[in-house]
Amino acid sequence: MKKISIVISTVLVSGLLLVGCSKKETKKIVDPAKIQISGTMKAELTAPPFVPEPVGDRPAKKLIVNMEILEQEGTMTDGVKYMYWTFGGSVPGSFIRTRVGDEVEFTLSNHPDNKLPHNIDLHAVTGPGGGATSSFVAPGHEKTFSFKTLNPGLYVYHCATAPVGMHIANGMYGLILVEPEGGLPKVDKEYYIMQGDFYTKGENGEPGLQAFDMKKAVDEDADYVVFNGKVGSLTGDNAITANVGETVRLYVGNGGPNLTSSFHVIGEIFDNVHIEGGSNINKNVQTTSIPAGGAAIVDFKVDVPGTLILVDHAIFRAFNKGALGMLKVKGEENKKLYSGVKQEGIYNPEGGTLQEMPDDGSKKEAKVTNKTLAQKIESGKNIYTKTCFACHQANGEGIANAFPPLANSDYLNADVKRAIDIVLNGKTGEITVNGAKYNSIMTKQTLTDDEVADVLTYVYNSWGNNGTEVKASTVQEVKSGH
Ligand code: HEC
Ligand SMILES: [Cu+2]
Repeated sequence: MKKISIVISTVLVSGLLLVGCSKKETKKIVDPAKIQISGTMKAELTAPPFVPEPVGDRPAKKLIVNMEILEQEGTMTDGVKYMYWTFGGSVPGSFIRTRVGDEVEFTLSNHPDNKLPHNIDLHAVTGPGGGATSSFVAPGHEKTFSFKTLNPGLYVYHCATAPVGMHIANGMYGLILVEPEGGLPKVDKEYYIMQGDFYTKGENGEPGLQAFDMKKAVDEDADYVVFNGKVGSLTGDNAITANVGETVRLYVGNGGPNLTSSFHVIGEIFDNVHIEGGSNINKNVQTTSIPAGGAAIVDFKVDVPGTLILVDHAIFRAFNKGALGMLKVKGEENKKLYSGVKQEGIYNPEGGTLQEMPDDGSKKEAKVTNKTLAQKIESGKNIYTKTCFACHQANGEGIANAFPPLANSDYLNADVKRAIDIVLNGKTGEITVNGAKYNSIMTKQTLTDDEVADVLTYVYNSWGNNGTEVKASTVQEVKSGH
């Protein structure tokens, strides 16, 4: 009897399974590109650690996103200031929440007080450059472009204006969530966290307004690795919170520019991880890897009270460079799940006194060689392609309102020493080139004297300029102030 009933129930169960399967198979899969929109709404944008309302079961709509770029001074850590470039006034930039099938009409405005042109590349966009070319915008202007969200997931957006790494390193990144049809499963608490690495002229903790350090950025030698743009953005009174028994979902991104995050919450296990922000769900995860320019969605139920510590488990970054946050959980103890001593403050930032190898004091000075004019032009062309091209463009034509032309430039041709000085030291403040005003920033180029001479010789001997041959000795004169 027993045997038979087992056989029968097995047949029944497998029968049910079959029914379940075939039902699923008949469910129509809609091509996201063909989802019709109904109505228009303005997107709610939020600063971290908060996220906008879930999409729930709303239909796809035309979604209006208005985002403003602000270059503004902020605090990196106690006593240390930094000039952040931001999408919407925060690092990371405003969180954008959409659903699959939305038609997003995106307007990017660049505040008139800003110094630089910017743009936006959204990884959620199917289209060239993720919108970068369409959104390139000079200070005081705005640009509008549209895209349809085709793939559900959590995506990074960032600025892609040259020098791209510098714009990202200064804080120009954020997250855009594309929810699936019907929305993500409901949870009790949702938060927005994004890691970033920062490179400053001074060492970690050195007070004052710290400038961006391009050399350290290229070497991937970060002074600060932080969540939400600064040390302590999620600790103490800034900690995120939840109550025992609640489910918590974290939208975690990594703006980079360089480092991969080993994202971990001390005292918890992720119940679910949307790996790389996509549709695959991994379960029961301790640490999830979030690449620069990538994201993950993690959720977990908090079962016991106490302070959970959010870290990049590449652990010196957490305790010494700032990548440490807190989730404070309130509620009843449950001794069955956890009993033991609880001490506030066991995991606290330690600050970063970095060890340094002694400087041998030697400085690379260019040895002056005897190149022919043609060789200098050839070498200069190489340097131009590597260092100047991104802003001044292939034929020195520049970009209106942003980067002045080097082709046929009256400003360039009027004064060689001034041009050398600009390449050596960079340039800010208003200038007039061929009748048009520019008021932007040219970054300082770290080139040897020979390289400065060669690149300018190339520029002076191209595109209708006056044919000056620039000598390394003249570059040295400008350096020494003669
Ligand atoms: C990050 C973008 C950027 C890069 C890279 C760059 N420049 Fe510039 N350059 C500018 C901007 C912006 C200005 C105008 C600055 C201002 O408004 O004060 C400028 C101005 C100039 C000027 C004076 C104005 C003119 O048009 O004659 C010269 C000369 C010049 N740059 C040469 C160079 C050379 C040579 C290189 C490569 C070695 C270079 N720049 C790399 C952005 C850049
Ligand atoms: Cu930018």
